[in-house]
Amino acid sequence: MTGINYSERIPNNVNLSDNRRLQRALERWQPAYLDWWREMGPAGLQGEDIYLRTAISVDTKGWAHYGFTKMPDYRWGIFLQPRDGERTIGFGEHKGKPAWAEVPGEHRAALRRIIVVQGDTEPASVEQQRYLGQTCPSLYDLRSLLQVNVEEGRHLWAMVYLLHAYFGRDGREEADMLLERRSGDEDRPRILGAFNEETPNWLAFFMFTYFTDRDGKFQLAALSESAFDPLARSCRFMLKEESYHMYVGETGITRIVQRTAEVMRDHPGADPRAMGVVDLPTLQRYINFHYAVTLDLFGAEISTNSANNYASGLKGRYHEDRIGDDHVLSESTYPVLQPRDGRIVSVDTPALSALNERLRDDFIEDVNIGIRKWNRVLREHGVDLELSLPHRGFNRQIGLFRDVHLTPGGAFVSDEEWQRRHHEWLPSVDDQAYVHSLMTKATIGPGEFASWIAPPKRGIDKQAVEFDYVRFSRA
Ligand code: BYC
Ligand code: FE
Ligand code: FE
Repeated sequence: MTGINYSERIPNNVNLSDNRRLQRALERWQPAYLDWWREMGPAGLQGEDIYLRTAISVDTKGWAHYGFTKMPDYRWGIFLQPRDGERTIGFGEHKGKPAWAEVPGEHRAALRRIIVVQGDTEPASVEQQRYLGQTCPSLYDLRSLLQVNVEEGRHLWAMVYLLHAYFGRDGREEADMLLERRSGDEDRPRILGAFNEETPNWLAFFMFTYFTDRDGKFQLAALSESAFDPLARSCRFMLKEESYHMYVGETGITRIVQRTAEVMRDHPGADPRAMGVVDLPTLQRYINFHYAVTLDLFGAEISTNSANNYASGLKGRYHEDRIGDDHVLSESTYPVLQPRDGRIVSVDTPALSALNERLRDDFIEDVNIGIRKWNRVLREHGVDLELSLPHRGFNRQIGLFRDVHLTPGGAFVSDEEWQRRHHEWLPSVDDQAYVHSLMTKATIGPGEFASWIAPPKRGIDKQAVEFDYVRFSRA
């Protein structure tokens, strides 16, 4: 059955009504979730009608339905990719055995930790983006933001379902705590670094969805290989939603680059800031920041956690089934770049310990695609400048590069030089102030776009770009 049962309080395709205890537990969590959503979700927009997509089926084709919905009425639910026959474990010590329908006792703590970390990022991002609606560059973009937000809410549901269904009382407590931590809170912060940073403006939002949601793609892909079948199937479905988040980021930055390039082409020699667009050095500094913060999310280059997670079958590699090796990795090595005596050297490291780094490498390859697109837009407008990714060791807080300072080009600099020059490489107070000065109000006129961003090429769900994607009740 691929249809989703919408007649229940919690839409689901997991036959929730067959398990009364679980159903009741989740129905108790639901109002707490809604309280959290009202308190920490998009500010001032809970009563508006938003043109949102909702999952109606887990089929590849035609899985989504679009229509106007008020966000608190959004049908958050539990959707797992259907089982495709008897899945076997694809890697690690248990390779070839049937995938697990339940959590083996010895892996319980590690699995719970992974699920909690994944779950924690989802509401964190909603909290980080909470005020962006007030400065949206168009109705189209406002809808994109809110679509991403409701889907991150659904991703939280996906992880909470697993905690409730498979981890008993500890799981229920963890599920409650997911609604208690707050992004950036001193006493109860979110778990991972990047999710405690502010997303203070729309440039940061597009960077976040381009870079940080892409960490989501790679982490979810690695978890969708898991021997724990319910986790694997949850993550597969989440990945479908995720691709839209990255699309929002990629096209958002493309449209900003395009607008800047148009202005630079039409006003050679003029200061882009005087023309009300985001100048390329500022864009580059935002790229540097968001890239580095996101690289940290992959964890330490050399990690026994990741080795254990792989060996025991909890978390695989990106596209495990497309890799032509033994899928056990006890004998092989992987090259890891590391700083040593003022140089950067590549060290062959046991492949099992280097899995975080390997996933980071997959991410870096993927991230480069957008950089090439943005540079093509610049070239097409005759702009003779390029954007680039900084060195992977630039501005890192986690892993082997945390104790050294590198320039974006990868040169070592002293503490003193870093202190003096990091404003050249990371968004400065002045950059933030400039970007904020562009984004002081919501642009919500029909077909209207803020000066600093080009309209998209096409609308959503075959609607026009000018379509009123958000209908204000007090307009
Ligand atoms: N910040 O051995 P290591 C998404 C901790 S994004 C703070 O390297 P491991 C989304 C680490 O927890 C995807 N702490 O760790 C995007 C460990 O602590 P313990 C999110 C960090 O376990 C946008 C210690 O340092 N999903 O979905 O190999 C919007 C040793 O480190 C950080 C996942 O991350 C950090 N950056 O790797 C919405 C998947 N990095 O255990 C949503 C689940 C490391 O010693 N998580 N630490 O106390 C995992 O697979 C792993 O936990 C990590 C870390 C990849 C995060
Ligand atoms: Fe997510
Ligand atoms: Fe996402």
